[in-house]
Amino acid sequence: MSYLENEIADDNVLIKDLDKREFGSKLLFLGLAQTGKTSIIQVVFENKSPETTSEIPATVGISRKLVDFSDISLNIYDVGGQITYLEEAFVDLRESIFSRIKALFFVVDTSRQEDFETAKMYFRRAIGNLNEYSPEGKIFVLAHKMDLIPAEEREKAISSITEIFELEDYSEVEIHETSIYEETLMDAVEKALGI
Ligand SMILES: Nc1nc2c(ncn2[C@@H]2O[C@H](COP(=O)(O)OP(=O)(O)O)[C@@H](O)[C@H]2O)c(=O)[nH]1
Ligand SMILES: [Mg+2]
Repeated sequence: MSYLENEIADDNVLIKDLDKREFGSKLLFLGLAQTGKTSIIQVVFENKSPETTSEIPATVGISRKLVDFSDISLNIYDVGGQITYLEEAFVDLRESIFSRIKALFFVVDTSRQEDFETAKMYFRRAIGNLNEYSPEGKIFVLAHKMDLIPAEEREKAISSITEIFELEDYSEVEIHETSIYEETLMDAVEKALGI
């Protein structure tokens, strides 16, 4: 068993116990490296200021956090964006990662159009796994780092992600513009959690 599998297996024991006490809705953050997943989690759920996120080291493996947010207990999974971690999440750990998910946040760095095709491949795999293991789970694409896009180009950027990800085919998927520097991020998360 790999180090990562051990970690997750231990987590699962914990999760089962916690589930008995009805602890925690599971949220999963996925996306390529450096798209802002860990920053979003720290700003929204850990009250960090956006400015401190430039110091965040690359996420190693899969990190899991239990937090309370607006009276809801959450179990947040942050999958490191390096391809090896993504592959591990999609292959070996598929069932434990994708089971019992309330919401999947697929984070895209909107300023990096050149990465949209690669991101799309993981997005589609994520949807496939979610449909299999958590058919009730909701899916949100976060068109993130919107602060880097001039106001007049934002609509075009959203259309471009919608088109490349072929989101018209997925009526259940919502796309939200977000930035750690703007209210839009909190709005999107609250909407996702039904707050
Ligand atoms: N401009 C901008 N930068 C961001 C935003 N969110 C995160 N970042 C930066 O993107 C970099 C990577 O963030 P990180 O959270 O480590 O990405 P991860 O690899 O997806 O977990 C950091 O330097 C963050 O400060 C955002 O909304 N706007
Ligand atoms: Mg990270």
